Amino acid sequence: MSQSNPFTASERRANIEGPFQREEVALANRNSGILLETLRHDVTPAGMHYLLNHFDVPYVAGDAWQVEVAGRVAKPGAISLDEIRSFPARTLPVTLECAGNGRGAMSPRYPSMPWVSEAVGNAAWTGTPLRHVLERVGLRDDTIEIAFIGADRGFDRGHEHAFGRSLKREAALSDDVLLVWAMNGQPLLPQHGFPLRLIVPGWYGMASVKWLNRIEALAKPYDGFQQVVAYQYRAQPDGPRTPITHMRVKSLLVPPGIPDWYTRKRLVDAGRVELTGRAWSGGGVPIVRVDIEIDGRWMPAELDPVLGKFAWRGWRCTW
Ligand SMILES: Nc1nc2c(c(=O)[nH]1)N[C@H]1C(S)=C(S)[C@@H](COP(=O)(O)O)O[C@H]1N2
Ligand SMILES: [Mo]
Repeated sequence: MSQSNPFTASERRANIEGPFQREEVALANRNSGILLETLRHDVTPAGMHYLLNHFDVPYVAGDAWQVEVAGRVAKPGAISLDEIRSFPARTLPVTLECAGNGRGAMSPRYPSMPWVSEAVGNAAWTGTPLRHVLERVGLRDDTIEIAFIGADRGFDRGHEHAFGRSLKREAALSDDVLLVWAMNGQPLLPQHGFPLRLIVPGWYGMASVKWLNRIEALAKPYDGFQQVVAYQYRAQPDGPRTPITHMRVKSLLVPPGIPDWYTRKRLVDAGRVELTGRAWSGGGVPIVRVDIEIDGRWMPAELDPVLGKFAWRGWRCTW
């Protein structure tokens, strides 16, 4: 798109220790986190769901959106939103967490969105299994991956690209991977991917490409920036990289008592305190037990009913 690249092409930005930088504060104002007290809601209201947008939110007017299906398919071409919505619909409660959740509490930390612990939410997503569209266009036998490209575009570490991710063929054909047009029963909000996004249950959020406008069947692994450069586990800065996929097990607490406005430190009444929270995992692995540690003593929590295979599970215990 651009003639020359005005941004420096470096592999990794230098880590930060100490005070937050202006860029981190600006990113934190663009990308909101869940308010921890709203972990009480089984389903996170759309306006309280965390948000992570790398580039700009594309402006989409009206319903004329189309998804270009290309690559190793028998019938390439554009598919309209109406056609996508004509396939059988499913609604799934899915907990999404950003793979960068916790980054802001690390030292040193990578210069990026400085989440402390709030990059999580659980919404009811309505769409149709991607499988229906792939069956309609006919995947060729040599397809090994499906790539998903969003309408947003920008630079990261000197690379200009549209936000894109891929899934292995078998994962993409799961009935749980959805082309989604509604969140909590309402059309997607612009910032959550209107008019169409992918939802990949059980995976960290980066797999769930928003503003989806291109699907490509590939005979070789997808090599987009967000797939092969970003989203890798590394034990050492230059060590081997393992791609990030499923969410790992985690739990959060609804902060008890009342807060101090500025520090968010809490005051609770003396006596018995009811503690509640949410626990989740990835890959559809169920949460079967939660233990709480207070002053070195572990105690079991009681679990709320299961909301869904890919949804967080509530827990409660008395302190
Ligand atoms: N097109 C596009 N899709 C995207 C992103 C993006 O920047 N552009 N961010 C990803 C990341 S890193 C996360 S964590 C989730 C966040 O989804 P949400 O903002 O709806 O909570 O969207 C993913 N899908
Ligand atoms: Mo993310």
